[in-house]
Amino acid sequence: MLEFKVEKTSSECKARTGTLKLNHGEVKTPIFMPVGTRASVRAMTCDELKEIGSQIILGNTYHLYLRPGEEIMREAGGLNKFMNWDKPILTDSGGFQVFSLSRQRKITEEGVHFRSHIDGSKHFISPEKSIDIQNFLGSDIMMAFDECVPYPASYDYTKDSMLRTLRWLERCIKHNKNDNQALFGIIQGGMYKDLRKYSAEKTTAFDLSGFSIGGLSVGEPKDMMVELLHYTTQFMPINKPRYLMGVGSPDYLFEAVEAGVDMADCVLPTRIARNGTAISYNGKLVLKNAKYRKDFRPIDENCSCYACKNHSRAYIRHLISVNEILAARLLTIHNLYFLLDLMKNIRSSIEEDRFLEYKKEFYDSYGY
Ligand code: PRF
Ligand code: ZN
Repeated sequence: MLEFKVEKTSSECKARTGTLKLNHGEVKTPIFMPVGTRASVRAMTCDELKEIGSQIILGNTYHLYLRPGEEIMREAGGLNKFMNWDKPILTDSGGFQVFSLSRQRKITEEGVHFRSHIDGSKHFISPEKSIDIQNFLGSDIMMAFDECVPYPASYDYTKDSMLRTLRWLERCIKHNKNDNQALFGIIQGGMYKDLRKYSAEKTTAFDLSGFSIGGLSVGEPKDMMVELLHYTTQFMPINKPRYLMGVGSPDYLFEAVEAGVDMADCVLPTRIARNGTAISYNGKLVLKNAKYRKDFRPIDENCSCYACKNHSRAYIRHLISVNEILAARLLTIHNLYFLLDLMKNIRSSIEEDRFLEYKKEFYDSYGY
């Protein structure tokens, strides 16, 4: 089940707030979704995720198919039960992960043959297979099986790939037997506007619950990504959720919301946490640096997360330097809290029709 209602739209740009009603609960948009690739948001318990305000998390078909595998996921009764997370889950289809992780792969019309990045074993995922896996994972929102072309890619390759992704979308729709799970189609087309337009028009012509923007933030310059993003959202329906895949740095989140995006996800906050970096309203802090040795202030004075309320930069720097696992936990809690809090502030700023003003304020204090 999926219902989406746009509540407030900015008078100055495409930013909007809304509510998504999903099987496992409601989600206020625009939203950032923490990534729980392998049935866990790294270093976080489900209670901690809820405490910091996570409304929905992401799971990955590719990883869960390889480990623990379909049989265990099915017997567990789906992903929510397996990891004891009772709020909404969105699953990515596996397309992107096959292309970014598996070294040996072969794309055919039928699907993708690949070797596991873990043990080299041979596998095959097709649009039908991806939907089957997502059906037994039982996610609230499923993604269609797509190909995300790398940057840069030739016009001809991007076009062929985009057309194949459209044919794969048709097969996903045909194969999906579970009306209870929402299915999103993914717009591709690389960095070529005419291909983006074609993909957006054909993808959104299907009667789906929502639409994703794929193939962006793959290494292209920021101004190119922002331009293509605005260009793409103009062809997307107003009344359906729009999901920008794989974006999670604060500046990109502002740009996404400004272009009318409702949902985004990224491993960035959790990944940089584990290598000792915190995001704050005053920019990034590389806490392993010696300059924090005697800095007894919290990571961010304006943050009310567990780490900021209880611990100092000096303490966390010490934990990093002696390799204590708590460092990664505290930084993950902080970084996720920070982005979820930022999205909450963004929602308020849209409600009060001062989104662009808030964006400028944030950019000034963050240092873009
Ligand atoms: N397709 C899918 N997942 C994705 C992407 C995509 O294009 C991206 C691109 N930024 C991130 N995750 N299926
Ligand atoms: Zn904090």
